[in-house]
Amino acid sequence: MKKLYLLTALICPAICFAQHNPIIHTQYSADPSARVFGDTLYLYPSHDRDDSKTFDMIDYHVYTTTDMKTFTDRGVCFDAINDTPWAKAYAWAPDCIYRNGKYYFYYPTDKKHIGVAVANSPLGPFHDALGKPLVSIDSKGIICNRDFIDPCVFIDDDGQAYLFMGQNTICCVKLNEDMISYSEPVHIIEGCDEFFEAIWMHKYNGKYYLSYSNGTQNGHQPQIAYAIADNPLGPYKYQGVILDPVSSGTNHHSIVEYKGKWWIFYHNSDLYISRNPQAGKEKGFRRSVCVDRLHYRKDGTIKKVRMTK
Ligand code: FUB
Repeated sequence: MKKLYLLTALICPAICFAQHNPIIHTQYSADPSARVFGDTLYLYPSHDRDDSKTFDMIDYHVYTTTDMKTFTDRGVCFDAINDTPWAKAYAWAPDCIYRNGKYYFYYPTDKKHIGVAVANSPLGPFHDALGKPLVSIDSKGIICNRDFIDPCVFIDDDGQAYLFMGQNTICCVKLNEDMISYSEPVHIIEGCDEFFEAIWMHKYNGKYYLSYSNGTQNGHQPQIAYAIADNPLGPYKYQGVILDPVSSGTNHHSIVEYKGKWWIFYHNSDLYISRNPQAGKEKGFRRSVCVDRLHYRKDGTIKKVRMTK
């Protein structure tokens, strides 16, 4: 299996030229987690299927770039549902991080579990590390009245790692040094107004920024909003909206600094809609990853993102 992954990555990387959005057009992709390892930006999106009529994703591809113009599909990095005995379906928004010579991949399944897979390379192949979920909707201290999804991993400058996750309520655990276990208690994060899903944590000038999709509760389509705190666990103070609603219904992003510039990755369904002008409900399950610049004001607040074509 390992040989097959490497062979796929070496022989047939699919190259996408990102002169325009979406940056991935060889397949549908969503929920992009962007991470910088060494001099390369790695993109770990969910993989929407060509014929999806629901969020029935099963595997993950990894994409790389070194110039933010050319994104290369390096093949399947983790065949999550087939390779994880305890997982049945719904390989949704993942995240990935490096520690002590290994890469750790956090992935939700079945709308109720978060697993962790490990690899020696950011290209994979990743394998389930535990033979069971790392944390589940019914784990002690978890509060979740909807889907238990969307893990986001963050390592602070002091070396402490955090895993944020959840829908409607943000749960957070402190990961242990091994990255495959955590210490109780579960922390509930406050101050992110209208939080729905798609948690992303980043640090800028010593402050902690939690950004997220605010869902549809208040009669608007989901936007990406954010809050700032002095500590990873909060309390957070709501700041406003970064990204307006997109054509996919769901809104999910990541924020990363690469080569001195800040970027926001997100998804929409514009590609599917352009190919299928009569698109119906299925467009929400055939999304495509985009990227745009993200700018801060002098006071550290984030300017509304201008989504470009
Ligand atoms: O892609 C499946 C789900 O849709 C994600 O987990 C959510 O964040 C939303 O984008």
